[in-house]
Amino acid sequence: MGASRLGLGVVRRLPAEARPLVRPGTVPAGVVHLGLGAFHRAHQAVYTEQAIGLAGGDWGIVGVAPRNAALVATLAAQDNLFSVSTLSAADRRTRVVGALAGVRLAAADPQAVVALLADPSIRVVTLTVTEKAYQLDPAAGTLRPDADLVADLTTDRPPATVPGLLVRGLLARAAADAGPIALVSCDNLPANGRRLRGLVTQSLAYAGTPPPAVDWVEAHVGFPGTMVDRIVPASTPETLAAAQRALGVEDLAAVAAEPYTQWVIEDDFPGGRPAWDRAGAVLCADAGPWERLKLRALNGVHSATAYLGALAGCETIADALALPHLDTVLRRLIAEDVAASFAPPDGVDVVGYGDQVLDRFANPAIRHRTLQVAMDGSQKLPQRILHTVADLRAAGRPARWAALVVAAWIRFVQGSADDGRPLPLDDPLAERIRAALAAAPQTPAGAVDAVLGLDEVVPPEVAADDQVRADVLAWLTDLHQHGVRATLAGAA
Ligand code: CS2
Repeated sequence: MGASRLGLGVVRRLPAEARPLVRPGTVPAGVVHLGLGAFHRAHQAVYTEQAIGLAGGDWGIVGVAPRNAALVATLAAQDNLFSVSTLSAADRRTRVVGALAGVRLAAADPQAVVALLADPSIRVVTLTVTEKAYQLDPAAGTLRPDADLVADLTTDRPPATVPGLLVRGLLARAAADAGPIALVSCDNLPANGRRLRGLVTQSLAYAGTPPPAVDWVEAHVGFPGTMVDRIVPASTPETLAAAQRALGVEDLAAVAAEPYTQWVIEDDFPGGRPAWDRAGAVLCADAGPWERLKLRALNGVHSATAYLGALAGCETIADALALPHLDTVLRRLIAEDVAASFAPPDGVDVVGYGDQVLDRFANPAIRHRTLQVAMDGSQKLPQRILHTVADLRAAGRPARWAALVVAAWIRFVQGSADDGRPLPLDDPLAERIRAALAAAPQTPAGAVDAVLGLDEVVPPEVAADDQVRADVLAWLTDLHQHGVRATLAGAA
């Protein structure tokens, strides 16, 4: 007989330290979350449960998965319960989280999601849907709707996209005058609050929305910016097996994460919010400096590690960090380029933050695959690396190490590792990237020009900068001729 399954019926049998902080199933919903991936479960859900546990409030989360029917079925079968294991070299703790008040599959019943967004008891909507779901071009944030989003915005068919769901939900809320609400992007976009506001505004305009509804949204919807941080790799069969050992019951929605966690949130919640500050989140007026710090000194360095590591044949980020000289190169990227590119939050030393980031990446208990971090590079590179380049160049400084990351990305999208093995290009612009490379001369210079010419990705001032082009070309030529290991040895 198989082990019994996580659910309300077994909560009292769980080890005491693994039980939820709130009585599951008893907290009414006040938050809708779009995107039920591992990150949400190990981040916002954990903060929200703690906030409710410490300060109360009807802030249960209705978790909406856009398309993942299997995950919704799994969570529903577990009475919306799942566990988070916190892993370090020395320690592992597993606890069940009781923040979810319900789960929905948008693809199966989009109108139910629209109705939720118009429900006066819902006052906060959070999103972790990944960069590409916003359908904004990564360089400038201009709406580039695909055929599905065009149909969502110009017909009355049930919405099939995330922006379509949001816009229909807001229009239904405006029609019902159902009270103010905050929409909170928790994705790693640049100025994510402003980007989400831009998405909604551009979508309403595209849809030809009448002025009263546009004005209602303007007056009743907050778009706080946030910086979210916790390393949460995709779950694997080992994640589930370890959770089962810790809980004594099977949990098919288990996630595992590093101990570190951070959330900085602009306090713009016209309909109220959970007491996330009681759970350790920092509420502030401007999350911008925190967001730049994290996107450039963590995510940019993550992408650097992922591309160089994948090219060198390393399976995980922690394995890649063991490549000789990579640590030195990443520290120089942080100290010479990232730290010089922007003004950090008061009292934060970028180099010290970077040291902590590299320690986190080296956590041997977190098996974060290089290919997971490498995916969707076209959506990530602008805010992680290209803005660093643009700001350094605008200040008249070189961007040598950042240029190495651009070169590593170009080599990665060309599709072969140093040992000749194929590398997958999992990116919404894959076709466009492949076509640009195929049309260019088959030389490093041709590849550099093709990729720097992707104007949805590369800011125009970076694309037009001869020094940047020369630096990227020098690194790419080295990577082609000598591979990652020798390039790092020559550079460090
Ligand atoms: C990573 C992030 O997959 C990626 O691109 O860089 O998911 C990273 O782990 C998180 O932003 C950490 O907070």
